Amino acid sequence: MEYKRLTLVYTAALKQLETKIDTINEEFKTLHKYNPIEHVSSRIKSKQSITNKLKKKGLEATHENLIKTINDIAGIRIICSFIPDIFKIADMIENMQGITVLKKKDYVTTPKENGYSSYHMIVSVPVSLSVGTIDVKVEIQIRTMAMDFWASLEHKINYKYDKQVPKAVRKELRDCAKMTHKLDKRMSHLGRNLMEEEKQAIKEITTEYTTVYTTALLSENAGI
Ligand code: 0O2
Repeated sequence: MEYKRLTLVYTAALKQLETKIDTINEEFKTLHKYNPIEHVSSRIKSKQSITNKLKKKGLEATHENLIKTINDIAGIRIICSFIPDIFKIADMIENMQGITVLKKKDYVTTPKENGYSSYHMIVSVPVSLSVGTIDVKVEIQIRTMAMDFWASLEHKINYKYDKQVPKAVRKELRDCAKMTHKLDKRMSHLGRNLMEEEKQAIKEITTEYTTVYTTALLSENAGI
């Protein structure tokens, strides 16, 4: 299968998943007046990047190796506001009809040694083609904005030093990751308070509405 045909299948899987994720976010916005997702992006891994990854794994660049061993040819990144949102979204994805979770990696609870933090899932999405249905693997990364900020900078630094990052820079990155984690925890705390206030405000409006409505009904029945 050439790269162009391969990307067609992965693009179809991404589209399906993005629609489902978008629906979750819209539902949240409507029901809870709150959206846990800041933004979603997706990408198909470049041919060069796939070849490099296979080489790193010591494998020949065949289609069989590619399909079997590279889990992130198609990738979706979900950026959330707060840490608890990550687990909420992961749970919802797990319960999506038609989606099978093949693998989970929780680098949020246990960050990587270098400080990297994110929640990864490999899921299988059924894609219907004219010749039948095939299961396509998609990697989902769920993280907060702060985690994303750290990861993209670390990725750039790795690229700049061609993965031979000096010890002092690696230490600085680990320290920054700790600061990022502290910031995320404080922001999550603030977010929780904000949501509690919103919940209380909605409760008060509902109680007020019920009281006014009941009083009006009683007055009407009493002929006032
Ligand atoms: P790129 O260029 O971003 O695509 P496995 O799935 O178990 O066979 P893999 O693929 O190493 O092994 O899994 P893992 O650890 O879940 O990593 C998958 C992707 O997560 C990486 O893809 C990165 O996008 C991201 N990632 C993982 N570790 C780090 C890290 O330390 N720093 C940053 N910035 N990103 C990380 P690629 O193909 O390595 O890179």
